[in-house]
Amino acid sequence: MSIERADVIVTSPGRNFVTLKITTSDGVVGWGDATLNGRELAVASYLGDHVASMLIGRDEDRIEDTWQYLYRGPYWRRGPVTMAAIAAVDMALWDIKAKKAGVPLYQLLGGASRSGIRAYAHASGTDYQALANAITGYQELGFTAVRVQTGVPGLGQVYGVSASGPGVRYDYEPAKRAADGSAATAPTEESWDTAGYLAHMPGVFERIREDFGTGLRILHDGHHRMSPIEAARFAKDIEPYKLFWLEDCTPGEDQTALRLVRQHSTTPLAIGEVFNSVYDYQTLITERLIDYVRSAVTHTGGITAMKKLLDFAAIYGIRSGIHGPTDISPIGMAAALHLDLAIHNFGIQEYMPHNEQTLEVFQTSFTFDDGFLHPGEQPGLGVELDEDAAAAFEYTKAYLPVNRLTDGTVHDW
Ligand code: KDG
Ligand code: MG
Repeated sequence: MSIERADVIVTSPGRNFVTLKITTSDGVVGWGDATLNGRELAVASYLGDHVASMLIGRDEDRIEDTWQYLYRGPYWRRGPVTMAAIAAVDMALWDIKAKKAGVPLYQLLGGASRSGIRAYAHASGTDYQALANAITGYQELGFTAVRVQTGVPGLGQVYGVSASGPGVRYDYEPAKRAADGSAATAPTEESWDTAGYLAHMPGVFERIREDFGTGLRILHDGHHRMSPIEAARFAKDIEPYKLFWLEDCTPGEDQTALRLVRQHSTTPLAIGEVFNSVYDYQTLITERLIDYVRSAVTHTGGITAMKKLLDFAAIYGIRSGIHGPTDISPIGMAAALHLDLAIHNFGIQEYMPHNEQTLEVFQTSFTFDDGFLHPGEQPGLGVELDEDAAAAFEYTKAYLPVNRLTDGTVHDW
């Protein structure tokens, strides 16, 4: 048996997704997620124009060899476009291998290490009361961990906060179409003021601890907006509120920035959603500068690469916190859940449910129950794409917003 077809499917059920479909000569189909938020067509072209023909005729069982062929072969290594494309091939091949074996993928990764996967939700609100309502709503659904993002006095729309009203679920990681829903021609711009943010946030965590007690796991995403010294002071200021993690406090490309943050605080640190290779983590892991690996399976070369990365992290006592926003398709999410269930050093899993249209296109078998996710027992990844449903949603260009400081400078993020 060998790979007979490799087809790229772009669909936009509310937001854009890129999917790779690999079909073997005896008709087994595997699915892979290649979605790169705001740059989707670049990966679709990399896969369709450069990778697909390289796959035809290859033995679908040779997953490691195919990974190395696609990573080392082309000379140009790493980068989000390349690694999302490799990830999609890798996921699809694992999907096929597990389907052929008749088992859910996690069984091929060593079997379950736990009965369920603790998930965290995105709670947000423009002001404290709206945020508190959102936290309560998620607790009622069974969540024991929430990421909290809130408005900053004096600023308009800020990252991670639902613009649509108090306590409303925030389910759309930014990548915006035009206001009327048609294709965007340029990103929107938001304004940002780090000093205002740093002054405001510690009081928010204090109130959450007063109102919700010590049992709630509180996470927060700095979204790469602090300088190293700002992040160090912030991590120190919020130490009393014992966050589960502070995510992306500094821009991801400067690994040594986190040395400064570590020197000043014991607030646990998570980083990596914009990383795409184990080498992005080399200093962070070997110097124990982080506590959680935030990579997405979709952006870090797939299951093969993520398993190695997480095993490397495990040696240093570092846990997983796999990226799972709505710009990861249900296929990428399923890949994360199979890994989460199997690895020993699982930390927590981000979970933003997809909208109804997305779930019409991607038929999933993973479950959420009382705060815990499970990938299900269907052979393979457990997600199938309905090609007719996908064809009904045409690609619609969308951009992540650009941030400017109040003096007009484009910000680091
Ligand atoms: O594409 C950008 C999103 O994936 C990002 O905004 C999500 O920061 C994010 C998170 O923590 O989920
Ligand atoms: Mg984040």
